[in-house]
Amino acid sequence: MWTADDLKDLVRERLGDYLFIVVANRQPYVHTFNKGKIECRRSVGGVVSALDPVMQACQGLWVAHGNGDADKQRADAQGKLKVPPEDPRYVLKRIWMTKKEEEEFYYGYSNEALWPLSHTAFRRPVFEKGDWETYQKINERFARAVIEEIGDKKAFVWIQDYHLCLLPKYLKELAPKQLIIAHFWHIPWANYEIFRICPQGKEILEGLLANDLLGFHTRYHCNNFLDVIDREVECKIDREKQAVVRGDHQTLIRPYPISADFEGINRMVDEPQRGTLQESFISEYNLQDQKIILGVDRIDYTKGIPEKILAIDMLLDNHPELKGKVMFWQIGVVTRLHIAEYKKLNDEINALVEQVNWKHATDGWKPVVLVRRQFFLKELVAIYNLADVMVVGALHDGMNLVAKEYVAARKDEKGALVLSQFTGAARELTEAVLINPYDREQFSEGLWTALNFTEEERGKRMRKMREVLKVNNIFRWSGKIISELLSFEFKE
Ligand code: ADQ
Repeated sequence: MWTADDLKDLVRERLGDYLFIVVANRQPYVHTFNKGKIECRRSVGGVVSALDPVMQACQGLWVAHGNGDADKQRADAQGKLKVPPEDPRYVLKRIWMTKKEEEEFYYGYSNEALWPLSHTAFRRPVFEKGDWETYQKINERFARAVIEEIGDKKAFVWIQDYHLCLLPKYLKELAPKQLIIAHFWHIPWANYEIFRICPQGKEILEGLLANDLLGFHTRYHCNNFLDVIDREVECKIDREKQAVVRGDHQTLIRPYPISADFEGINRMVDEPQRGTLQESFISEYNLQDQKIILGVDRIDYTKGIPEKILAIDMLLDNHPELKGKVMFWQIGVVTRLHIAEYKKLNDEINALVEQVNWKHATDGWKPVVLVRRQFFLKELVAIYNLADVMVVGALHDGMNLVAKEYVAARKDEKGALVLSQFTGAARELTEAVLINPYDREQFSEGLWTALNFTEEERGKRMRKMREVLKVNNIFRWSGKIISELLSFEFKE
């Protein structure tokens, strides 16, 4: 089983004199103003939890967008500072964007073009020329930020996600012999029929093929990528090695399923404050004497939130005896709100909650409680333990960490998971009740089945899922990628 210490040992043993650089849009530490004072907090999310210990161990460099309103106050003239603030071990280098650049690079090309293109969720991608130009400009800015730091040294670089498709190519053009580059793509990769609508498809592929290693969550996404390459790029595909070969350069294409911090979450389950948190949530949200079906998502059209509410509606139509006894608690954190599609989705969700509650409510009881709030992981762990059934209804998802966090948190082996078959997680969590969120009948039947599992059935399924996650934890994900990355040799 991989641990944070194994990761540290790995980089200490294998990195030698080389530099280790992570490049991501998201930074590990953010500075913000709060009542006139500057606060620093660590960003939430699996990638930061997995990589922060590695960076501390190898005293690496993390390059990211400085998006906190007090970030400039805490960085030097080159945007640099040492983190973590309480025990500085590695360098965070912030790059800056104007509001317009952020609008066009992040909200525009990344999230209005590449995000819908990659998720088959039937939202039309928007390809604006201005967004694309800014996307190129910002990728170049990231490249310069890395190059400024390496001087004449050699470095292993690990790039995160779809915001930085062009970065590998720009980096290799600037320092061809000094860099070995891996890139992890956190979202699905679309099939050829969808990908080919992208007007900048060729440039995006050229960018990604400058990587030495390119990772996706599942083999299915690797295969989609290879099919696209096969049709769009002049090259040889070595199916046995799973590599794309062009001239003397090859890019290995590999599946690395991301996971949750299983051990860390299990420790949180044991903390005494969990019980207190649970009690306060029960009274705050009126959850007494109810079976709880829980949803936790970023509010995004790929997550199938309307589909979940409609499945609950059908569940209550088909089983009116559940009224007053079961409720659907949907927790959502609002993101990307000033993209029109997200605003529309939020309005749609409000209207549906209203409609379903109006239809089924009885005295003092309503079936859907929607809470738009960001919780700390500790709080989520308490919330996960209140849910009889967890429901993940994503229309398409690279992995889906919420499903894995829920399983990691159910040390008591009492919960049940209803999981969309279109998530990467469905490939590993086969003991979940797998559903198609587009099929309302099957979806509501799945909820009914999970609600009615015997204690024994819940225990058996949860135990098996926990065994899978105990081994396939977040440190294994990063450990596998870093091991492969560090095994490449620099060209002379
Ligand atoms: P996301 O689309 O963000 O990630 P997901 O994997 O489910 O989707 O991760 C969401 C994270 O946000 C979870 O860690 C969850 O705990 C947290 N979260 C959700 N709602 C929250 C709330 N109200 N308060 C606090 N935290 C909340 C992308 C891809 C996924 C892939 C991940 C990692 O879309 O497919 O699994 O990256 O690679």
